[in-house]
This record gives sequence, structure tokens and C-alpha cells, in this order.
Amino acid sequence: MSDAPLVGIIMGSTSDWDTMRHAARILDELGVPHETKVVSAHRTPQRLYDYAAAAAGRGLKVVIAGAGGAAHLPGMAAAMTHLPVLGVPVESKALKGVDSLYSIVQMPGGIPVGTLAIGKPGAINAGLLAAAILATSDEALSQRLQAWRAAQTAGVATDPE
Ligand code: RP5
Repeated sequence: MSDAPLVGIIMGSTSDWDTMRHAARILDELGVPHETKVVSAHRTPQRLYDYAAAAAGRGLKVVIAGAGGAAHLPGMAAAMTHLPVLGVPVESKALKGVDSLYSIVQMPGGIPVGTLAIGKPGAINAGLLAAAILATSDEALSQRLQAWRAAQTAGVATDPE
């Protein structure tokens, strides 16, 4: 299997890594090659343009974009690539990520962003969803994903203590 990244995980700031690392961890667990980059819609707009414009041509299949506050990164990335973009609202200090969620989820018709939950659960599910998208055309990955889910189910206790 090639090690070329299939999923690009981008985030608006290094401060988002504590959340976005959960998406990377899931992809590690499922054996999905990925890359992680800091790309800010506001502080590094040219970097965002270059990343999104080149993403498909570099062989990426899915982009996961996490940002907080005025979280324009996922939507702007989606505006510049036809690849599926999954948006993770990072929990902000002032408004607990509700601002991030609203910034990401209310895209105009025609430019979709698949928006996940605020914070860690959203990052985990973005990783799982990216893997599920890739698994539709990769039977070995589909098997790994099904095994991951079965292990999760088996790990759920029946008693609360
Ligand atoms: C957003 O602003 C980032 O995605 C981050 O969630 C938030 C705060 O960034 P820092 O000030 O911590 O760099 O662009």
C-alpha cells in the first residue's frame, strides 16, 4: 500500500491540534495514510488557496478541516475543491464552540461541508467518516473499519460500575 496521504487534516491554528489529533489517531488506528497541516483561512489565506487548489491533484480523497470561532476554514476549503470536506467545530473559549458550529454548518446550497459535532467527538467521527468514505472502494479498509466498530461494541460494559 502506498504511503501517499489520502486524507488531509487541516486546522486553523496549532491550538486546534488537541482536538484534531483525535481524527489523526482514528486514521492511524485504521491504517489510513493522512497528513496534518496548519492552514488558517484568515492568517494564511494564500496557504489555504494553494492547499485546496492542489488537494485533489496530489491524490487526497477527503479533507477534514477543523477550526474555532469565526470558523471559515472548512467552507472556504470546500469552495475551492470538489473533494468531500468534513468540518469539525473546535470548542472556542468565549462561546464554547457554538460559534464554530454555526460558522461551519450554515453553508449555502451548492457548496457542502459535512459538519460534525463540536470538539473531540466531532474529530473522532470525522476520522471515522473519512475512513468510511474511503472504505466504499477499499474492501480491506472496510474490513478494518468493521473490526474497529465490533471492538468498540465489545468494549461497552453492561454494568455501570
Ligand atoms: C481559529 O481561531 C482557529 O481555528 C482557532 O480555533 C482559533 C483560535 O486560534 P489561536 O488564536 O489559538 O491561534 O482561526
